[in-house]
Amino acid sequence: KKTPISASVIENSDLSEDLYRHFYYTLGRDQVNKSQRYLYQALALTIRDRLVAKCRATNQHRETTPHKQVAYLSLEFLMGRALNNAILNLDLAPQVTQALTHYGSELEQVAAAEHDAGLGNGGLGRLAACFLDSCATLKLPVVGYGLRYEYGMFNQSLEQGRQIEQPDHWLHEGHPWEIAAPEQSQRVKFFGHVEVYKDKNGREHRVWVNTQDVLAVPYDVPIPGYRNDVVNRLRLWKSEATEEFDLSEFNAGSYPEAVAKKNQAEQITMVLYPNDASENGKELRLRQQYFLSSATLQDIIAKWVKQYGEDFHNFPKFHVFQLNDTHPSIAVAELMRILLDDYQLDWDKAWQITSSTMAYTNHTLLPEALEKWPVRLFERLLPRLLEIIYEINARFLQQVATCWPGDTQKQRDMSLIEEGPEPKVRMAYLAIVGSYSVNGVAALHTELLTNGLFKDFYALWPERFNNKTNGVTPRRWLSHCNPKLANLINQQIGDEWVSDFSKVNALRAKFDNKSLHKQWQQVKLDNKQALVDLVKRETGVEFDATMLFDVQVKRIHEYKRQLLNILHVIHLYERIREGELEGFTPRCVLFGGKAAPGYFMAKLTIRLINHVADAINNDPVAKPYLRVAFLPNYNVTAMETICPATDLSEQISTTGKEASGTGNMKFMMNGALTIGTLDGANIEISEAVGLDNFFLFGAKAEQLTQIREHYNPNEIIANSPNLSRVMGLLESGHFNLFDPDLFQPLINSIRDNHDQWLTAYDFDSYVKAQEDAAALYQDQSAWTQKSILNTAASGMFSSDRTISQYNNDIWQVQAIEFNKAQ
Ligand code: DL6
Repeated sequence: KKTPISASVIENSDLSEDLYRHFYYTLGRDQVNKSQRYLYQALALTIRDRLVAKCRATNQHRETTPHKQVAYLSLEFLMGRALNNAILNLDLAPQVTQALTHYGSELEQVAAAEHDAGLGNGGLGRLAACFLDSCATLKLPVVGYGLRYEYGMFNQSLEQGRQIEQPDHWLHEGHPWEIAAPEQSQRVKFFGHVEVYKDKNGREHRVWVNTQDVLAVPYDVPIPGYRNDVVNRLRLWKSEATEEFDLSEFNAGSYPEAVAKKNQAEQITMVLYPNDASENGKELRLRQQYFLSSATLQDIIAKWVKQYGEDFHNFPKFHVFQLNDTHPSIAVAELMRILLDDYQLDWDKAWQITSSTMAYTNHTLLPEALEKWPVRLFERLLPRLLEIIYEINARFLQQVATCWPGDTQKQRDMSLIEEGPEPKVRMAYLAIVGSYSVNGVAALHTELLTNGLFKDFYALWPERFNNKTNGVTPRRWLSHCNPKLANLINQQIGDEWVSDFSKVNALRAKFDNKSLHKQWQQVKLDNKQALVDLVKRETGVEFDATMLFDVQVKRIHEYKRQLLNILHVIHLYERIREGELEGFTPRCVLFGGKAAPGYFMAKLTIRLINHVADAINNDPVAKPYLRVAFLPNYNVTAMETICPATDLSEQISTTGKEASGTGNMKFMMNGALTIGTLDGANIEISEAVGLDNFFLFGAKAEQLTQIREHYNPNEIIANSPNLSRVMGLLESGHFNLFDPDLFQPLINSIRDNHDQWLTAYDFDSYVKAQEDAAALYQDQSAWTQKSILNTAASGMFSSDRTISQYNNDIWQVQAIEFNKAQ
């Protein structure tokens, strides 16, 4: 009898030898072509071996011990690079460094050869990635389910200040972390129609027939916990044709027709939709959503049936499906379909199972981001699903009628189907009705959901709603990206904070320690120098590490108000031009972020930033005081250099618009001070660190209605000397000499009485908060105190805390405990 290979075999094998084997044999490389790329691949495979062994043990535990598990369904997982994260979590740095010396290489160079896995747009996708790290670190049996897009988030470059998009073929050199499991492929149905027949007992059955099926092939990516032997999984589905091509057509010589079906099937996971905050109603997007939901549910149900047969009675005791936004909310109807059609459960039983296993997280208050799909599209693409949604709706509206007798308007308002010339399915409502938990992602956001957007549902089911303030993983966002600060913190308070981030609070007691100040400042200076190098390399702009680093990096969106920031930059420039230099704090302002390709105002904002930057950077008078750069292609890896180097973190969205924000948390952990509005998680950040250590400005959520009623930006501009001067320079065409009217749409938006972003309203208080920040920066000791206090107060913004709350309040799964004898 053969002994199975156990985790300890690979753990005890020599990492240098394994690296050699992968480099020379797996990849077939030798001395002549030992480029960093191949070394990276060999190293990734070497580390993957170690992950696979642990992943197998974790899987076995999950599959053999009857414990509840979570499937985290998300259309986006913005993972970034994996190598350094795995090395950190497995504690392999010394061995890796040693092994690489044989090749005359250093880890930093080798790691730089890894392509970011950019399978997400921004906050929502990166949150999913942080959550996976925390789940594994907390030993929770959670599997991520997503799509294996062939092309991730587009690459951004700049041409004369304009955003240019290029495809991101991140897989073209292979993805050494993934392992395909084609034997576990699932068939996903599309199109066709529904037929009804009666069985011999007279029971009616509805069958979805004549469908065009697509194969979902799983690729598993290991997710290591922090030094705890747990390795969870991210399962990414790739779409493939069920048959290579139609042989009869092929033989008859119709080659293009023969491959058309294959191409159509493969299109589903070809490209990530690059729209952060609005859906554009494209059929392919709905196909992606259904493909993910159906493949995932079929996969889990198939395993259930294999283990327990067709008795689903206990299914909710063992499974939770967490829906990351409305994107996978079709899963509610799909689970019903599987239980009703494939396993013949009756409606009530199927609904009881579905509505006690689904949980929904909302990530936005923006109406344009709340998905609605035309009924006509559903009818054609997913006819059986539409029937089920109608039935869910009919039963739900009965409840509404009982609760609000005679109120037909209420029924129209809450219906899963929006009436109108083009009736639509409201996906968020489907998710709420079908879930036992609905959560927002920051305290204010949840409050605005329950007393605004979803208030009727809250009235019906108050117990269903809860808040889970977002968090970020301190492994990637402090330990890995800021090793110098991490070491300094270790010296001060020990290293337990890495897996219990509340411990970072111990730094608070040291905020006034002068020798710590010196070291803290030196770390910041070193990190700033690294950013200076990056900015120089990517933009040609010379930053100066002794100046204040003022940074806004995030998706470009009107509500995030990069426009307000650049108006402030113009204001500083005007001060320099007018010689108002008393108390002026020299600063470098960095912008970064991608605009959705079809978002005109966002793209124009990028152009304005670049034109302003050019004018300022080419003006010798400004050089000692102000430098401005737009870093192209902002992504996870860039943030790893940016957040450790930032002094001032710009979190300046119009209040009530940013659900939470997570960049704000990364900056705070790394000791940046925040200039921000009372929006999203900024509120909790300012409460945690205290308003003395936070530069607050702008309108408050409760004032908005009143402000908007009488909003008159032209009057505000006329009464504000600073804003008048800024608008004067902007409107004079100073930044667009060769292209008159270029920025007129932005100017109009500021002057528009209906400007929902309140740019003019908040300008003066923003300038005042900026002045406070600038003044404080001149007292380095006072600044450093507040910087330490920010890091110390960031304990609650670890995604470990968030995930513990998801688990305590929603999932209730048990942590994995390996049986030592295993
Ligand atoms: O919850 C993660 C992240 C929040 O931090 C951001 O505030 C929020 O905008 C983002 N939401 C989305 C969804 N689409 N939109 N908008 O990306 O989620």
